[in-house]
Amino acid sequence: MATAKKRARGGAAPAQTTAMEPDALHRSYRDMLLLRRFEEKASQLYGMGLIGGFCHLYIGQEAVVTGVQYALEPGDSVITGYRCHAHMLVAGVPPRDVMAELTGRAAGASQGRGGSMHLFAPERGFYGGHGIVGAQVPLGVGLGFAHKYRASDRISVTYFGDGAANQGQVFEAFNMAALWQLPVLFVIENNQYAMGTSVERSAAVSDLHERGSAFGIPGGRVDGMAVGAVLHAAREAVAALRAGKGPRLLEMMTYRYRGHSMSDPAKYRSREEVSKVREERDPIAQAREALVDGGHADEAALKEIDKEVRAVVNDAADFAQGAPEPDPAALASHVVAGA
Ligand SMILES: Cc1ncc(C[n+]2csc(CCOP(=O)(O)OP(=O)(O)O)c2C)c(N)n1
Ligand SMILES: [Mg+2]
Repeated sequence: MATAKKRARGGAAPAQTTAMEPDALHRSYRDMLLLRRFEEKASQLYGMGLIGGFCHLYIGQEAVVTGVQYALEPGDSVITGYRCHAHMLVAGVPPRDVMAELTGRAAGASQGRGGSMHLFAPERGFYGGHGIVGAQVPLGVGLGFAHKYRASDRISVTYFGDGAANQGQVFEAFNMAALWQLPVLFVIENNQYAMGTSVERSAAVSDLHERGSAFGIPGGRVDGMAVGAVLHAAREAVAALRAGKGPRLLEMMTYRYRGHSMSDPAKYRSREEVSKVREERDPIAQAREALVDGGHADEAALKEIDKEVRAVVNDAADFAQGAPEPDPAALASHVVAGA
């Protein structure tokens, strides 16, 4: 059977405002670079056998989490799936704590018990890190319910993938969020694939931003490779949420450069497809270009940022490798509440 309509990969979205204030542009360039270098280092450590279990890299998608985070305020909550390193870092968790968690050390954010897929920092509003595809969505609605129940104007950002968008519990969660007019921003990170299955092969209708329409949830499609476009869309949605207008949905058109996880033979797409997105749509290259073209940074300033970011990442990796593993005697603690 012929496949449904094809789209350009990694950024097919309506033309949107991408302009940013110079300060925010600077910050986004530095933050996105940190996410990328951090994960490149994690990839190296994985190759050296220092990170066990699954490890899903976010490389290519950095603009999504960065732009959305800039629209948030302390007290807002964020939840996502297993591709969560970047969400944890932009929530403000020190890179040392994240790398130590990836390498299973006692100094890690979850004392080395969660690892790559189960990062968690509720004190910074980050509620994980969940391995079951789509399961974070009802939890995110629960976080939104808590904000409304406590009569606060804080909101819940609930991220999930294009594959997760086909899970039944997502629609149950949409219904409740809309019924109770909860302050939930649903963010679909449409990176075009669920493991190796493309959106066109798995979704009867691939306009995922329309998935909430049966519940009256307004949705929009955003160029998720342009941090400015993400920021503008997120700000608008967050303002509606804080004003009590009920849930919103944003479909971020993005792309992951690496495999689904570290063990992915990537037979489902061509190298040319990946290189084309990298060359034409890369979020960090776009920010760099905007900084240089706008006269906000020269090559020397950019080199300085690069140097600083590399130092932070190397420090995190050195710290993690030198940190002790958890004490085997504490294996059973935290398994049940209060233990
Ligand atoms: C309920 C459930 N079914 C299947 C899996 C196996 N699985 C893990 S990730 C994944 C693909 C999800 O893709 P998507 O939602 O697009 O997120 P992405 O990996 O692209 O970020 C699948 C099927 C799982 N973890 N949980
Ligand atoms: Mg996906």
